Amino acid sequence: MLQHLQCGRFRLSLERPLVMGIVNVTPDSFSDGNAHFQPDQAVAHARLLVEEGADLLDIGGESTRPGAQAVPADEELRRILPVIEALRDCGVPLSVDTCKPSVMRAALEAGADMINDIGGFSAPGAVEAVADAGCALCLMHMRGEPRTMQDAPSYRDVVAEVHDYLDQGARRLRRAGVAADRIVLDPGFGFGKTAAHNYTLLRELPRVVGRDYPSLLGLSRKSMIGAVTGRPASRRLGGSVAAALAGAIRGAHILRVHDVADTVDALRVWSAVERGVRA
Ligand code: 9MG
Repeated sequence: MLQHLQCGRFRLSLERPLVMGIVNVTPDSFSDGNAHFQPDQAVAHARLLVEEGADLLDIGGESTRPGAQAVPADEELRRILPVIEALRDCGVPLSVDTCKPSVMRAALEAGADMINDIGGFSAPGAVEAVADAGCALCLMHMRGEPRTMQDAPSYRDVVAEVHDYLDQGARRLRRAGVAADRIVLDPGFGFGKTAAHNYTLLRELPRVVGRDYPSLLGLSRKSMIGAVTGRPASRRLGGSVAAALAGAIRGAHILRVHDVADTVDALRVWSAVERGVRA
């Protein structure tokens, strides 16, 4: 069984599923609107997520929604650096969601504990930017790029293909000297996948991510929830919590969510059912 994740300044126990709160510092995030676009609003929102029980925070300065355009590195840094600096001592590890090696280096210097790369550390220089840093690395599967990824995605065997991608990516990180306890694998729900692909990946999670590394799932408010409930992103709380629980039941280690308080409650009730409560 996987015991811990080495995450920069923190060593996180994997005894129970961890909740990662989403802190978007982007003008066009698909489910936050621009409510937290200004750094001070993002910081206030992040502190609320920590109070609600977030175990980690994931800070992003570039939208990853389907169809999103890339943002230059200097603009991404202008958005995220004040947020990292303000939250450095908030008590939980800070993850930064970026694909750009220059942003990774600057974020780590500013105090980030984890790099969450939806591009799977495939950009030239990405592995070198993080290999010696001591931070955790989330390696996610994506087919294509956000601008085009939802243009008719197709797979011969989605479980095998996503598994092989993650396996090869983890081997590449290990060859670069990254210790196994710093690596996290993510199937990349919604990144170049239909709703049917996404639900197959969630159902088959243990086969997709294997047993060697912890897993991170991002299901919160995604279109796969809307595909089943028929609800817009602003009304996907119930579906998102159900999906998070389905992941936890299948052994997911980290759940990346917008709605921290509700997810924490659901996980606590599930844990009480499974393990009982102290009298
Ligand atoms: C940034 N981002 C948006 N969705 C995500 C997901 O599903 N996983 C990870 N790791 N990052 C995500």
